[in-house]
Amino acid sequence: MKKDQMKMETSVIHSGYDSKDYLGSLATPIFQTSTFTFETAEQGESRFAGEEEGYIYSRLGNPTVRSLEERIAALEEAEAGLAFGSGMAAVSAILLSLTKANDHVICSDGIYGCTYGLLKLMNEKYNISTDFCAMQTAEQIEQLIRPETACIYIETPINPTMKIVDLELVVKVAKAHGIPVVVDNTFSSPYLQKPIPLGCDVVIHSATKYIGGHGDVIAGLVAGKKEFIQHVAMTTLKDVGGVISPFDAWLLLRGVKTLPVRMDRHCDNAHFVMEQLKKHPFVKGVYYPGDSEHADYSVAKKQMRAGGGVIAFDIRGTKKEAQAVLNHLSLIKIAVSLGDTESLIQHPATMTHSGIPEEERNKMGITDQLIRLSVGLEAKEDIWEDLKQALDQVQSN
Ligand code: LCS
Repeated sequence: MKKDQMKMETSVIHSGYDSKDYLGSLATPIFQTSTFTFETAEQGESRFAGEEEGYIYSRLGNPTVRSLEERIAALEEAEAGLAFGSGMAAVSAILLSLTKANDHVICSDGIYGCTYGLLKLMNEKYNISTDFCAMQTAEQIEQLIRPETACIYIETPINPTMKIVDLELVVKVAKAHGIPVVVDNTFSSPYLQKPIPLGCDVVIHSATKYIGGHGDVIAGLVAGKKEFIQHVAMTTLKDVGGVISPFDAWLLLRGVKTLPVRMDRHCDNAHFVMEQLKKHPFVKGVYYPGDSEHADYSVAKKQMRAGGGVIAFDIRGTKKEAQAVLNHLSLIKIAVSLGDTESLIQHPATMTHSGIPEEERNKMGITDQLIRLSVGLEAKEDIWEDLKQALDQVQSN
């Protein structure tokens, strides 16, 4: 079967690797080596000159890592992929590649706290400014576009508010102005949402989350056009150096094989927990893209296969009471990160998004009452039982 004809459930297992190339090894071998030997000095010269194909040094390329890069490209239906040592290494490599001093970025109305921190740093050091935009209409985006707008940067669903951005709408505006669209697809994974076929230019993942899926690796992935990816590989990856280790690439190659199976269960479990949360008297609002009452449900339905595994909700209470809910849990672990087999809960205002000034945070909808739950793969009844008893206890105190 041709690799580009494989369905996603097949592609997560087979793309980017052929056992025939590696002595029949079913699992991708781990090339745990820093460098590759040349047979002659002249061979070294031609490899560096790009005249002969072959590996040089693992920061410039490694067979295990290459396999992973080909797999993410296949899953995102992109021309090429690239792997990084963390999601933030991927985010910074892309933003630094696309911008120069005095440029301008238009960003979704909320992003992961460290991406916000990076944009702030780029502003302080290089006078690159960012405008945040709800992106609900073409006009809202149009009026922010300037000659120096270098890219539109989107998270959808947005961490942690679970707002949705209409990718087709943004692409239409961006294309008319020749501005590249970058999408952080971490919360959906390629199984639930594929921005490249919708016309977006670059996709980023914190592979630490659903792609790895088991809470045991920090990594980043990028997919996009071949020419751009090669440029990033030879500049902000090679020279800044945020590479992934061959072992971590192997963990992702293993983890991603079960992505569709895991995502189906994450979505089912999250849907169940969302429905229960909506009925609990201590819960004020529930934000889940798979909820037909979600403000952006029609857009979510259009561009996502299902609602994903993350739910945000706010309680009728104070910051202390939100923290108390977390403290009363036993099965659900208090931890940042998401997309793991274990259910994880955190308080964005004081944890993942604490680096964003309070006023900005409140504008984004990250209040002191907001709690983010990454619904794991445990039995949904057990997850809800743990959460319910914590909400009941704090409500009655
Ligand atoms: N993009 C998104 C949407 C993220 O949620 C994160 C991490 C990153 C990029 C950065 O990836 P990393 O370098 O951690 O692999 N988000 C986290 C979170 O919400 N809790 O802990 C980390």
